[in-house]
Amino acid sequence: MTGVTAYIALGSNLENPAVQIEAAFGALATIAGSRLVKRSSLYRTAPVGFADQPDFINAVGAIETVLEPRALLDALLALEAARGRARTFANAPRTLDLDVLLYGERQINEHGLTVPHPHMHERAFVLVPLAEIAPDCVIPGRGTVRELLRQVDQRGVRIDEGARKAVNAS
Ligand code: PH2
Ligand code: MG
Ligand code: MG
Repeated sequence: MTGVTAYIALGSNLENPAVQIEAAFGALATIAGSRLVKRSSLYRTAPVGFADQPDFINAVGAIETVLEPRALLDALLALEAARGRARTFANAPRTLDLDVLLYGERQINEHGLTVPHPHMHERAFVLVPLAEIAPDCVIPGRGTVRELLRQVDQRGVRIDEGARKAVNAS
Protein backbone atom coordinates (compact mmCIF):
# COMPACT_ATOMS: atom_id res chain seq x y z
CA MET A 1 0.00 0.00 0.00
CA THR A 2 1.34 3.39 -0.87
CA GLY A 3 -0.14 6.14 1.18
CA VAL A 4 0.61 9.26 3.09
CA THR A 5 2.25 9.19 6.51
CA ALA A 6 0.00 10.82 9.07
CA TYR A 7 0.79 11.38 12.74
CA ILE A 8 -1.94 10.98 15.34
CA ALA A 9 -1.87 12.27 18.93
CA LEU A 10 -3.53 10.07 21.54
CA GLY A 11 -4.65 11.37 24.92
CA SER A 12 -6.77 10.17 27.82
CA ASN A 13 -7.28 11.13 31.45
CA LEU A 14 -10.42 9.20 32.41
CA GLU A 15 -11.33 5.57 33.00
CA ASN A 16 -7.91 3.94 33.12
CA PRO A 17 -6.04 6.14 30.65
CA ALA A 18 -3.20 3.71 29.92
CA VAL A 19 -5.66 0.99 28.96
CA GLN A 20 -7.57 3.51 26.82
CA ILE A 21 -4.40 4.44 24.94
CA GLU A 22 -3.29 0.84 24.39
CA ALA A 23 -6.77 0.00 23.09
CA ALA A 24 -6.64 3.06 20.85
CA PHE A 25 -3.37 1.91 19.26
CA GLY A 26 -5.08 -1.39 18.54
CA ALA A 27 -8.04 0.44 17.04
CA LEU A 28 -5.81 2.70 14.90
CA ALA A 29 -4.38 -0.45 13.35
CA THR A 30 -7.90 -1.42 12.17
CA ILE A 31 -8.79 1.81 10.30
CA ALA A 32 -9.64 0.99 6.68
CA GLY A 33 -6.99 1.83 4.12
CA SER A 34 -4.43 2.46 6.85
CA ARG A 35 -1.76 0.70 8.83
CA LEU A 36 -0.01 1.62 12.04
CA VAL A 37 3.69 1.94 11.28
CA LYS A 38 5.13 3.38 14.51
CA ARG A 39 4.03 4.08 18.04
CA SER A 40 5.65 5.98 20.88
CA SER A 41 5.90 5.01 24.51
CA LEU A 42 3.15 6.07 26.88
CA TYR A 43 3.83 9.33 28.72
CA ARG A 44 2.27 10.66 31.88
CA THR A 45 1.68 14.39 31.43
CA ALA A 46 0.43 17.28 33.55
CA PRO A 47 -2.80 18.81 32.20
CA VAL A 48 -2.34 21.85 29.98
CA GLY A 49 -5.03 24.52 29.59
CA PHE A 50 -7.53 23.49 32.22
CA ALA A 51 -5.39 22.49 35.18
CA ASP A 52 -7.96 21.11 37.63
CA GLN A 53 -8.20 17.61 36.17
CA PRO A 54 -6.25 14.33 36.38
CA ASP A 55 -2.90 13.79 34.66
CA PHE A 56 -3.09 12.52 31.10
CA ILE A 57 -1.55 9.59 29.36
CA ASN A 58 -0.33 10.80 25.95
CA ALA A 59 1.31 9.06 23.03
CA VAL A 60 1.79 9.50 19.28
CA GLY A 61 1.33 7.02 16.46
CA ALA A 62 2.34 7.11 12.80
CA ILE A 63 0.01 5.58 10.24
CA GLU A 64 0.34 5.12 6.53
CA THR A 65 -3.03 5.79 4.97
CA VAL A 66 -4.80 6.08 1.64
CA LEU A 67 -7.71 7.88 3.30
CA GLU A 68 -8.15 11.56 2.56
CA PRO A 69 -7.72 13.79 5.65
CA ARG A 70 -11.46 14.27 6.19
CA ALA A 71 -12.14 10.52 6.02
CA LEU A 72 -9.27 9.92 8.44
CA LEU A 73 -10.70 12.50 10.86
CA ASP A 74 -14.14 10.86 10.65
CA ALA A 75 -12.60 7.47 11.45
CA LEU A 76 -10.82 8.95 14.50
CA LEU A 77 -13.99 10.64 15.74
CA ALA A 78 -15.84 7.33 15.43
CA LEU A 79 -13.16 5.63 17.55
CA GLU A 80 -13.44 8.38 20.18
CA ALA A 81 -17.22 8.00 20.28
CA ALA A 82 -16.88 4.22 20.62
CA ARG A 83 -14.77 4.82 23.75
CA GLY A 84 -17.52 6.91 25.29
CA ARG A 85 -16.03 10.32 24.55
CA ALA A 86 -18.38 13.08 25.70
CA ARG A 87 -17.82 16.66 24.52
CA THR A 88 -18.58 19.13 27.30
CA PHE A 89 -16.18 22.09 27.25
CA ALA A 90 -12.83 22.88 25.65
CA ASN A 91 -9.92 20.99 27.26
CA ALA A 92 -12.30 18.99 29.49
CA PRO A 93 -11.25 15.57 30.83
CA ARG A 94 -11.79 12.81 28.28
CA THR A 95 -11.71 9.05 27.86
CA LEU A 96 -10.02 9.37 24.48
CA ASP A 97 -8.80 12.18 22.24
CA LEU A 98 -7.38 11.35 18.82
CA ASP A 99 -6.02 14.34 16.91
CA VAL A 100 -4.56 14.50 13.41
CA LEU A 101 -1.20 16.20 13.97
CA LEU A 102 0.27 15.93 10.49
CA TYR A 103 -0.88 14.58 7.15
CA GLY A 104 2.25 14.35 5.02
CA GLU A 105 3.30 17.93 4.47
CA ARG A 106 -0.24 19.12 3.70
CA GLN A 107 -1.60 22.29 5.27
CA ILE A 108 -5.36 22.16 5.69
CA ASN A 109 -7.74 24.79 7.06
CA GLU A 110 -11.26 23.46 6.99
CA HIS A 111 -14.10 23.39 9.46
CA GLY A 112 -13.03 21.08 12.29
CA LEU A 113 -9.84 20.08 10.51
CA THR A 114 -6.71 22.20 10.88
CA VAL A 115 -3.47 20.45 9.91
CA PRO A 116 -0.78 20.76 11.18
CA HIS A 117 -2.61 20.72 14.51
CA PRO A 118 -2.59 24.40 15.54
CA HIS A 119 -1.07 23.81 19.00
CA MET A 120 1.27 20.90 18.37
CA HIS A 121 4.43 23.00 18.04
CA GLU A 122 3.99 24.43 21.56
CA ARG A 123 2.88 21.33 23.46
CA ALA A 124 5.52 19.15 25.11
CA PHE A 125 2.93 16.38 25.59
CA VAL A 126 2.83 16.11 21.77
CA LEU A 127 6.45 16.96 20.86
CA VAL A 128 8.13 14.58 23.32
CA PRO A 129 6.36 11.41 22.06
CA LEU A 130 6.56 12.63 18.46
CA ALA A 131 10.32 13.19 18.82
CA GLU A 132 10.65 9.61 20.07
CA ILE A 133 9.34 8.24 16.75
CA ALA A 134 10.06 11.04 14.23
CA PRO A 135 12.59 13.65 15.43
CA ASP A 136 13.41 14.83 11.92
CA CYS A 137 9.82 15.18 10.84
CA VAL A 138 8.93 18.66 9.55
CA ILE A 139 5.94 20.57 10.85
CA PRO A 140 5.06 22.70 7.82
CA GLY A 141 5.52 26.38 8.58
CA ARG A 142 7.21 25.66 11.94
CA GLY A 143 10.37 23.54 11.62
CA THR A 144 11.53 20.10 12.66
CA VAL A 145 10.20 18.34 15.72
CA ARG A 146 13.73 18.26 17.15
CA GLU A 147 14.10 22.06 16.88
CA LEU A 148 10.66 22.78 18.32
CA LEU A 149 11.21 20.42 21.22
CA ARG A 150 14.14 22.55 22.38
CA GLN A 151 11.79 25.52 22.79
CA VAL A 152 9.20 23.94 25.09
CA ASP A 153 9.21 23.20 28.80
CA GLN A 154 9.42 19.41 29.08
CA ARG A 155 8.86 19.24 32.83
CA GLY A 156 5.58 17.49 33.46
CA VAL A 157 6.09 14.98 30.63
CA ARG A 158 7.66 11.65 31.52
CA ILE A 159 7.58 8.04 30.32
CA ASP A 160 5.07 6.22 32.47
CA GLU A 161 6.42 2.91 33.75
CA GLY A 162 3.33 2.57 35.94
CA ALA A 163 1.13 2.83 32.88
CA ARG A 164 3.06 0.06 31.20
CA LYS A 165 2.50 -2.21 34.21
CA ALA A 166 -1.21 -1.34 34.38
CA VAL A 167 -1.57 -2.39 30.76
CA ASN A 168 0.35 -5.63 31.24
CA ALA A 169 -1.75 -6.51 34.27
CA SER A 170 -5.08 -5.94 32.56
N1 PH2 B 1 -5.26 17.83 25.60
C1 PH2 B 1 -5.89 19.00 25.57
C2 PH2 B 1 -5.68 20.04 26.57
N2 PH2 B 1 -4.69 19.71 27.54
N3 PH2 B 1 -3.06 18.32 28.45
C3 PH2 B 1 -2.36 17.18 28.42
N4 PH2 B 1 -1.41 16.95 29.32
N5 PH2 B 1 -2.61 16.20 27.48
C4 PH2 B 1 -3.57 16.37 26.54
O1 PH2 B 1 -3.79 15.48 25.68
C5 PH2 B 1 -4.32 17.58 26.53
C6 PH2 B 1 -4.03 18.55 27.53
C7 PH2 B 1 -6.84 19.31 24.48
O2 PH2 B 1 -7.00 18.31 23.59
MG1 MG C 1 -9.40 16.29 19.66
MG1 MG D 1 -6.62 17.43 21.58
